[in-house]
Amino acid sequence: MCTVTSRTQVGIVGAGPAGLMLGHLLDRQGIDSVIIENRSEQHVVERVRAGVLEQSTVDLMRETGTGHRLEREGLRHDGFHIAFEGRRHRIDMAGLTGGRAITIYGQNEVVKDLIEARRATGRPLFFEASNVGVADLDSRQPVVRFTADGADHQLACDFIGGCDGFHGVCRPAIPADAIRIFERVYPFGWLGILADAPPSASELVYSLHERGFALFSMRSTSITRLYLQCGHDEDVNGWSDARIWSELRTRLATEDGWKPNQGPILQRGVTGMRSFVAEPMRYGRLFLAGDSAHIVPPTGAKGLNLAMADVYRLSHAIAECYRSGSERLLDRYSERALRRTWRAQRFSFWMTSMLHQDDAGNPFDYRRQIADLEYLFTSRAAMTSLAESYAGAPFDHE
Ligand code: FAS
Ligand code: PHB
Repeated sequence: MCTVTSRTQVGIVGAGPAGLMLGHLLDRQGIDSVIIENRSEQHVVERVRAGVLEQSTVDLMRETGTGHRLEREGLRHDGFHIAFEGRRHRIDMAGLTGGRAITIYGQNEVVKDLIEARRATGRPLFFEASNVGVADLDSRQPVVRFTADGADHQLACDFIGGCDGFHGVCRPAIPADAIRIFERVYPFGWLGILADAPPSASELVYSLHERGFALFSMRSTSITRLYLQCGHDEDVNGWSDARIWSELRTRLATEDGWKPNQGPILQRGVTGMRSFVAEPMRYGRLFLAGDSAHIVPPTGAKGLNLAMADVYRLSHAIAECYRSGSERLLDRYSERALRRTWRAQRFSFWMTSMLHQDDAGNPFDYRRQIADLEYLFTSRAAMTSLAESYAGAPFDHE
């Protein structure tokens, strides 16, 4: 097999939301990049993951010309609900944050829009690459090696964007003595389904129930997205459709007769829950962004949005370096990105521990959770704090 040696300014490993948006933001600043993804395009665009976009993510897609379909098909929500003891309680997010809202738009739709934008630039995007590896990270010319289209590639770069997710090759390429890991693995996971059923409510419903957490969400006016708390390594095949629906009805239904509409289950999967942070998010000329550096439990709907915040910051730092030669923003990328990361970790941990049953099942904890929620819905200050964190803070790059 022949070896192709080539050069680019930024080598990007991973074509998830982080990698694709980084490539797009760099392109808008006239900076060249090559994106290398080891899965097929079909796999990447069909993968069902997040669905909640913070205001800042929506603004970023709109401002960078990738928000047309999001504007048309995204569902703006000015609030959401938390249900407990048989009743739903609403958080007036927009009212409590001066108009900030979330938008429901599937992560796979975001990825589709960003791939389309990438194609329009004509810049390289490799799918189904194999033998992907990075090297010479602490030199002035790091390298990405990969095999694609029947050739071995040796790609010399000025910088590498490590956007290859939790199970990628970039973070593990950092020497063990140059990185510190903070982690908490939860004794539970989420069983998630997509159902061909019109959503029976116009906003999300998070539910605290003695039998465990449940979440009512959606993807469109005809597709409902639902989650329920299960074991960390639950076997999804152990759940019949009837059992899934009966558990969802039990945990979500409220005294006012509200319950999720049922319909054919189109997709199902179990996701284990963990909180994870790798520090620093930089090693030499390798910069980690998104899930390659941090994982949050999805209860706070922060994963995708944190990835976007990282690449917004990283693209500005790289552009400043090319524009002025200054490495000021590059040098503080990790410290500043970690500050937002730990805020998202705090919020996601709080939401998770407030709404899930741990397997110790101590009745004291459930009553304390109820007291937590009762305080929340009797305190404007507490509701405002939740609304601010959920809607998310504006992205910044300083
Ligand atoms: P991603 O993992 O999305 O992308 C990384 C890309 O790198 C992938 O395409 C991968 O195939 C590729 N890659 C990996 N190794 C590679 C290699 N060696 N070479 C080349 N490419 C490589 N967040 C929510 O807010 N709500 C949710 O409901 C939710 N559900 C989730 C369910 C699951 C199963 C997972 C894993 C995450 C979920 N998340 C959710 C979090 C999710 O949205 C992530 O935060 C988001 O995908 C992060 O984006 P990236 O950092 O781009 O990582
Ligand atoms: C989703 O719609 O997939 C979703 C919504 C809220 C969350 C997590 C996931 O907290």
